[in-house]
Amino acid sequence: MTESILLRITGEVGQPKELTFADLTAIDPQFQIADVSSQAGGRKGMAVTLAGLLNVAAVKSSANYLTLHAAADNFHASIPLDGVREKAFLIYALDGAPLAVKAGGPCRFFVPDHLACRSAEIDECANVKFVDTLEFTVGKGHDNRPHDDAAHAALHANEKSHEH
Ligand SMILES: Nc1nc2c(c(=O)[nH]1)N[C@H]1C(S)=C(S)[C@@H](COP(=O)(O)O)O[C@H]1N2
Ligand SMILES: [Mo]
Repeated sequence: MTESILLRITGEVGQPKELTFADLTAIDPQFQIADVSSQAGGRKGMAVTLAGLLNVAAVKSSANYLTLHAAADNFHASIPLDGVREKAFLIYALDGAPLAVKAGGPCRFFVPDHLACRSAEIDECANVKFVDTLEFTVGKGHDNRPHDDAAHAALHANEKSHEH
């Protein structure tokens, strides 16, 4: 049986990718963060840097937006690549095993110095959980982050009821 695909990388890339857990762990150590807890507000786990993923998929210089897709709960955020390319990372493992869904797995995007919810394009809401696809585009892609307080509150109430 082949290992399941945890992450797809599509769009403005030289090499579209479908990465398994083994593929993610095989990415060059210079792009791995063994323990994100000091950079990710106490969240635990191992991550691969966005810089490493850009390298693996040979993302084209024309790409200027990154869209994070979570099909699991139909949540999508599209953010300017320049604001995150050197500092964001994707948490994918905990204690040597794939990141569980209850911890935001299979892949959880994180920008260390994100701004407060809905205050900017790169805000806390863009720390997408259950990420399955990274899509690189020229111009902004699909984004359904909540636009107002009521929608944001409703989203969090819904998250709580699902115990994520
Ligand atoms: N897939 C997915 N990712 C998501 C969300 C969501 O509803 N679904 N909510 C976002 C919002 S609005 C915020 S503020 C943060 C909250 O992260 P937390 O659950 O770790 O507090 O996750 C973001 N990532
Ligand atoms: Mo949010």
